[in-house]
Amino acid sequence: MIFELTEEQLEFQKSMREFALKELAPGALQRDIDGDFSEVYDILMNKMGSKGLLGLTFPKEYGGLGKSYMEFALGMFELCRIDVSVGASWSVCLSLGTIPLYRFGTEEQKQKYLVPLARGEKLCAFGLTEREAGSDVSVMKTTAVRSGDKYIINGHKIYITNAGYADTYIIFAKTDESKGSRGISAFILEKGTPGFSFGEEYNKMGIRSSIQRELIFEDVCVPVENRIGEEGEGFKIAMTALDVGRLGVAAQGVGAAWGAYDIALEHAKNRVQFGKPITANQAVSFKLAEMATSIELSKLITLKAAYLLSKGLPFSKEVAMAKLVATDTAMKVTTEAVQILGGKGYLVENQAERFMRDAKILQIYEGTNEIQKLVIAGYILKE
Ligand code: COS
Repeated sequence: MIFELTEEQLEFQKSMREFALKELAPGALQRDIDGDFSEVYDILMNKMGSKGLLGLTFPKEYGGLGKSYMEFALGMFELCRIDVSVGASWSVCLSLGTIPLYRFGTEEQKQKYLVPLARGEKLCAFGLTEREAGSDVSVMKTTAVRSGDKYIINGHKIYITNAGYADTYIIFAKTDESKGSRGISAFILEKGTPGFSFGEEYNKMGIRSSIQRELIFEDVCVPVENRIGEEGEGFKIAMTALDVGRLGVAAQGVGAAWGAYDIALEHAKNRVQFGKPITANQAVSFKLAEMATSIELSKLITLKAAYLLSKGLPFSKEVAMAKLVATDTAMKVTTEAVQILGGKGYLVENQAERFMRDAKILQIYEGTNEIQKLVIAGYILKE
């Protein structure tokens, strides 16, 4: 086992750190207070898109930069160390909203939809979850009924990141209601298609400057050539995309924990009580030591999953483990960071509490951590 990043990977990580400090840090506090996605959208499309970052992991022939998932994870650490909301949207661009096209799309679908997304000309979203179908995708109610060379889609999706701003939506609907998860199919839906609209923006606890809205389908007509894969392959397509998405969430966890730790460490070194810096107390220094150790463990397991994915090796078990460990760590470390800051930690202006609020969703979205345990148990009991 070699625990070394290449020069190129280290250079990339450094450039993402500098980018995050320059472009994300100045407005992160206000964006969170305002709960406004528009500035994040500008960062994504203009500042990141122009650097090719929205196509980081895709081959050059599809408009990408041809980097590995190691760079994806390292870049996500650095962005989320400053602002998890930006990372949440970026993750969709490189996983949920594009992997179905890249892995299962036809050449025509890739040219028409993946290339502009990877080039940063368009934004994508992924619609799977419904009011009654969260962890249990198989009971979704949205239907796609074939009518000649079209499908008519009716139903809804909830909690959809990038909704409203995104141009291209990967959505899932039942083409055979009698077959449970094997009756689900995947479709590409363009913004502006008649009958396709959006619900109100949610008011959330965390990742407040990312956007999530409902998708509403009322007799939406989609051409057959916009189906991804065969009828009934939708569940597999969604799970494949979610595996990559969970790498993004694990890396968001590392970033959130690291960002809060940075703030707590800086505070603890400078805060004097009883005539000495509070780091002179083992109650504080041991807390910091445990935080640093947990972050290191989370980085390692996340990079292991990224490595396996980059090599094309099985990684579903490892990425579930990484998502579980890194996001539980994020919750714990961000809470401890607020504790180290004491009263200051409770104030919005000091930003530790922002990481704590952001960390909570990481334990929930793209498969709750209870679902990750189900996935891990499924593998280890088969071994
Ligand atoms: N990658 C590719 N295919 C997968 C897969 C994966 N990670 N996991 C399962 N599949 C395939 C299986 O191979 C199987 O295929 P066949 O029909 O060809 O045999 C099929 O999907 C059904 O697999 P399985 O029976 O294991 O699925 P379950 O119904 O037991 O569901 C869980 C497994 C619970 C793990 C799954 O439903 C899940 O991850 N739920 C959470 C969904 C989620 O994350 N929701 C939040 C979305 S936020 S965007």
